[in-house]
Amino acid sequence: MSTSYAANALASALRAPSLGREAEIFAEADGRPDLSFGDLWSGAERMAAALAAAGVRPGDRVAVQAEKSLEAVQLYLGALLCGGCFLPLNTAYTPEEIAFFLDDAAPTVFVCDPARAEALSQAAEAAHAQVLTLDAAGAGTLAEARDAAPAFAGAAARATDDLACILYTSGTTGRSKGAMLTHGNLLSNALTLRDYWRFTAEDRLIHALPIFHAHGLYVALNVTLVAGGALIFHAKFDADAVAAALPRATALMGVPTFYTRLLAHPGLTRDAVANMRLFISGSAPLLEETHRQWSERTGHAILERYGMTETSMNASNPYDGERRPGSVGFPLPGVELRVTDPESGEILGAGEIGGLEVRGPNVFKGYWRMPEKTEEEFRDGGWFITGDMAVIGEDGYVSIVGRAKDLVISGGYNVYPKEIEGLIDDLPGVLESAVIGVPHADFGEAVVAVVTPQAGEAPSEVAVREALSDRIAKYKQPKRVIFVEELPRNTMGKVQKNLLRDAHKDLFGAG
Ligand code: MLC
Ligand code: AMP
Repeated sequence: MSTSYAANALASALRAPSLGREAEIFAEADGRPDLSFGDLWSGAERMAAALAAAGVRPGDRVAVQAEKSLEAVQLYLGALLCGGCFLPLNTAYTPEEIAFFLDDAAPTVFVCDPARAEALSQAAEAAHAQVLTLDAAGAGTLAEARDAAPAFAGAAARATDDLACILYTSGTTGRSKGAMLTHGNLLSNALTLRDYWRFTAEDRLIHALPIFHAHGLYVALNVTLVAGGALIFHAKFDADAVAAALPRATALMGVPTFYTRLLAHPGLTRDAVANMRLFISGSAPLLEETHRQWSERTGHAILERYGMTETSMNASNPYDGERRPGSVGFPLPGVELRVTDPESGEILGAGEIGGLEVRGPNVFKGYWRMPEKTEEEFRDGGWFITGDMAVIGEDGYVSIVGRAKDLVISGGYNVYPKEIEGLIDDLPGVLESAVIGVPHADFGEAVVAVVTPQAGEAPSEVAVREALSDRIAKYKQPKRVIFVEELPRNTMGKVQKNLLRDAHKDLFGAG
């Protein structure tokens, strides 16, 4: 493996710490042989050769809805190496949702699980994407193409301003937007986080997050790679398996649900975490109570950080110093945060609550094929409007106190009410609906639909849930549907979701 990736900004940095350590173990995964650094990268190179043979040219999108596997990690790296733009999709998305993404992104290649290939072939065909398959064990037509591919021709040249990934995020308008992240965006964030969180080649990170979202891909994977660390690779989060892996690990990254589920596990003891140095939480607010319970039980203060798909990570509690419950810490080095009046844009002072804005090398290039939408979300000077409400204290600690955007975060997954409301409103017997998030002990927030029926024609809760079941991903589906005669509105006619959230806060006994 003497090939140089020097012209490929992100891939060369991700691979540099592996050089000279080809025989060392990069990842252990249940039921699979350990993967060495050498095999990781030779597999990635062969993936790159297969993608190039399938017609992927620099800048082309490589869309992927595949189960989590080490081959899927190699596919990500292979897409970068051949200059492609990696576009991962949640495995929970339905064929209807996938059809939208393929149509919008126009990928050259779409990789999916063989079990889904038939259901997705029409959408892929309509988007003129070639279908290749990859299953959870790493087999499929992509693996065959990889094994038959000509030798790797060398990494495609990619500069820091070239696209590395597109990740779709839903929007408050109900229409999903593809956030375009460049090589430079991802590289700067990975290097900053490596240094801030002190990741080194000695680290062994438990990776139990999905690799189709920012947290598992940009943070967990990229940071470990640029540090030359190793992974304890789990296909999904399972509290038993993670508890059993703790003694062999040095770090864990997770959404708050990981931490609440582990707290309920008898295997979480001080002995089990004796080799751990760092527990990191993000993607949703970590309850202060969880933070406290974790400290008491393990002796470790969870380090909470804050980010978004569009920006990767923006703020983090310090490695040394107080990791404050309820706060996301300080802006990362090189990243600027400010709080403004959401209407006027006026910059607010310490202690004042307002909209949080961010500027820095981590901030994305814009939404795919949506220049107007991109412009709307930025203020002059390159400040991106996050849609989160925050306050920055006199001592510089940043706290996220709410959301200006109508968004529910369930188990770390974002759900935009507008998308669900649109589908429910179209159902027979429904006059209108409001989708809200209510406190839930496991998921933090659970999606609930409040529906007003048309006179004399009320559908049942079961009928509403069934009508949604194969249209949207399971995590977006309301856990409860509640019928009311009328939705509360303010004088402007806007539905007062805060009143609905308050009225139903005890629905799951977690309010
Ligand atoms: C699964 N279900 C969910 C759900 N996950 N429902 C609501 N919210 C979720 N997050 C559904 C299942 O389909 C199932 O439905 C039922 O709920 C119970 O499932 P489970 O077996 O308990 O769930 P599990 O598979 O264990 O998954 C839970 C989870 C997972 C928390 C481990 O959701 C997860 O890995 N979340 C991480 C999300 C993430 O990576 N976010 C980062 C986004 S990036 P049924 O009906 O079949 O019982 C980002 C930027 C940043 O936000 O700052 O990081
Ligand atoms: P996503 O679009 O999936 O990237 O989700 C990004 C959103 O997750 C942010 O805009 C925040 O609303 C939320 N988020 C991420 N980390 C935190 C955190 N530590 N505390 C509160 N909210 C968070």
